[in-house]
Amino acid sequence: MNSDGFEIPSFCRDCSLDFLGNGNNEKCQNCGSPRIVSHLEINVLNIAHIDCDAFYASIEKRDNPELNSKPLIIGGGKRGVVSTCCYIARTFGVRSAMPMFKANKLCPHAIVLPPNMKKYSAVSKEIRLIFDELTPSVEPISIDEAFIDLSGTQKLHGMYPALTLNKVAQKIENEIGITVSIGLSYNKFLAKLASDLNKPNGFSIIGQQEAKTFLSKQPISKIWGVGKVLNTKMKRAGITQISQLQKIELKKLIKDYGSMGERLYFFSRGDDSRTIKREHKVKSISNETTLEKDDGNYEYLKKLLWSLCEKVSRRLKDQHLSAKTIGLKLKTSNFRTVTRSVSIDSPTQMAEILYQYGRRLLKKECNGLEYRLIGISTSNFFDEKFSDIPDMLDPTKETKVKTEKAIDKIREKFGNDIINKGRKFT
Ligand code: TTP
Ligand code: MG
Repeated sequence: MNSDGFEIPSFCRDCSLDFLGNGNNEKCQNCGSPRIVSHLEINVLNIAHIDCDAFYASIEKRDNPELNSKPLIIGGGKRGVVSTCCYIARTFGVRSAMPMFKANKLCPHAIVLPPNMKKYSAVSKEIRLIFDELTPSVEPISIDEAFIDLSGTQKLHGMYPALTLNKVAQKIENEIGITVSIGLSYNKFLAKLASDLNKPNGFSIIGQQEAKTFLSKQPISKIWGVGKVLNTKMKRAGITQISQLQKIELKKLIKDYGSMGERLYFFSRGDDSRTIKREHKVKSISNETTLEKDDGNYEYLKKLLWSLCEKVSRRLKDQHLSAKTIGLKLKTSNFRTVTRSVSIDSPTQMAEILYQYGRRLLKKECNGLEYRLIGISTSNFFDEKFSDIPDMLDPTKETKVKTEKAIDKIREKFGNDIINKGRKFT
């Protein structure tokens, strides 16, 4: 307790002031904001669940501010159901997965837009990049939500995880233009429950101290995996609340509900041992082509190689990656595979550099053999910010990189075929 009698670790969601508060709806002493998060375990909890608010609808409102004050439904299409709706439409009772005719009845003045999945996926990727800056322990679970384990990141970020998460929410709002809700706890099950407690733009914490009491007030449907069927089955057995599960022994739950019984037992007591699974990262990006007729001519194969390098480079650039290892693959007429690779000093994402190294590997293999397939691969990835650093020993490299970037920009605007190198087949 400090000298003013304040003892609950707190922070302000608006100015990030970190202070000891009284946990009693106080205002920020720095900026006057009432948006204060207080919790005794605020600086020891590491597991977060972040979920965007009314995801598709928020993106459409961002792109057309005239929609801001209106009820907005994203849906229709072939299935004729609501994908999502904004929080204004929700006050009329509209919900995801509801048939459109019902939604129209509940909220006849709502604006209805069809989903634009391409746009939403692009936003999802941008958000994902923000998460990736925090830690590699990110587990995306749908287009608009992810688990993040921030254990051990306090030193790196210079603040405890809750504050880091608050900064992330601010960053997403400022840079992407939509809001998210954050749940913080000591395991995945509770973090996910927490993120749903105070939507939209929420920040909720469930700590060790109150987890069991909190859960005791929830219906069994809150337990991950309890769907309609199990809910009905348990209801028939008279179980509707988690508090009831908290009093049943493990053996009995396993006997009645099989492997799910174990989950019911542990989750109802606030125990979830699932770890955050990092997304399987791409290990290699490659492209290959089978020749129309077996060939061993270097000049001919080199042209094919250039097209492959361009494709691989495009994918590296799209995924913001650069590669330190470049591999050449050839298949001989009698189906023997030849692979050769080279590790380069500075990672690259440039077609020109891939080609430069690929060509050298190829030249050595053009020794009289004929090939039926040629491929180029890249691996050993780095973030693109480490890509194509100028090389003092090769003054032409900088020009090559600059030229390729200029070509990429032109292609972005006018399409891939607007510009082609002479070395490409036309
Ligand atoms: P959710 O996160 O479930 O919903 P939401 O982001 O729209 O709203 P909330 O603030 O409650 O999180 O789903 C993310 C997106 O997935 C949602 O914007 C649209 C899509 N979706 C569907 O297409 N159909 C569905 O039934 C649901 C639930 C979501
Ligand atoms: Mg959401």
